Amino acid sequence: MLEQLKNLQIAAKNEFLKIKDAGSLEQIRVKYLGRKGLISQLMKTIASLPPEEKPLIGKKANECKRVIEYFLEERLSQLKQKSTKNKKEKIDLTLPAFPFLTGHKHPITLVLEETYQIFAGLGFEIAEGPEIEKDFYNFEALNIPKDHPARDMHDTFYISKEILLRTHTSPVQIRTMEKTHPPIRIIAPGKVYRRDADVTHTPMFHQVEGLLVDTSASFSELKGILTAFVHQMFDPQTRLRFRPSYFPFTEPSAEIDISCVMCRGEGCRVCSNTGWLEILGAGMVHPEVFRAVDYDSEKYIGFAFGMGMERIAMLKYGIGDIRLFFENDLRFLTQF
Ligand code: 2NL
Repeated sequence: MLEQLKNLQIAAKNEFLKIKDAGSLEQIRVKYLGRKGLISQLMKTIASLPPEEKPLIGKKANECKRVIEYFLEERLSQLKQKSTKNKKEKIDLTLPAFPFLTGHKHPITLVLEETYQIFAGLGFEIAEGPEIEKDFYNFEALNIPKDHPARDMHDTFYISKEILLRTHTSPVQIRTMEKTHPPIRIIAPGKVYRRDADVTHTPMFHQVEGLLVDTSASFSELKGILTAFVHQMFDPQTRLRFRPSYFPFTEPSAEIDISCVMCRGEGCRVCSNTGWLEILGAGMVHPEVFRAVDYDSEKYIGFAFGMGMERIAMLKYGIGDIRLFFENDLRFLTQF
């Protein structure tokens, strides 16, 4: 037994010395010191030795293990030194010196953070929720039943019959209403998913929705909030135009245009010569939505709105193709 231990120690030392890189060193470590390694195997046989031999052999086996651990450490630090030496010799003196390139925030992050700031100033808190949702939270609770034509507009990615990738962040607001009580004053930012891809659509984009529920709330208050947002995000000179529209979850509903940020309403390529850009949808929360979360629509009233942040960023920074946000091309990203 003692002989075996000695041989093991010698074999380990030889193997460690032959190793040229830290990766293979790990293999050898497992071979000798691993849970099922040679040392462990040897230690297991100690149990079957005559009692008077056990203490000495046990002690020697532990010693042997420590010695092999020591070899390993030594070899590892030798290899490390070697590799830093090699690196030093490889310094490329033709590389540019200061300033080093530093990372910075993505344009979508920039507009999201600015949006949080603006709505914080208007008394809104941030609410978040899952991107994988139940049909109930994404559609049913928003007054969009299974056979509703509005489902077609959403180009949904289904995971199963009842599970899907959220097509908007409204489910976050449904969940918030379910677990808290008015007054509610939240924005729900996040990634949303739709089966759609062209110059103005990507299968994933970022949305910010807002929801206010209280014992009193009015359409004029909604107009005030959205006007304050647009004036801070773009220019205080920007004009807003509310057009009647339809969403299953609001009544009445409106789409909101802003005077073109490129030509100030004169008419240009960006606004297709209309002078206006559509950026928001909004309305007073539909009584059916309150019913789904068990709120008394005689007692509470609210408004909600939603917008796509890629569109906001495209207008704010004059970007013509939404796909640029997701290509991670540094020639694009470093401009922000
Ligand atoms: C758009 C339209 C909108 C909402 C989102 C909403 C949420 C709840 C209840 C009622 Cl929980 N409404 N959200 C309302 C109107 C419009 O977004 O064009 N988004 C890009």
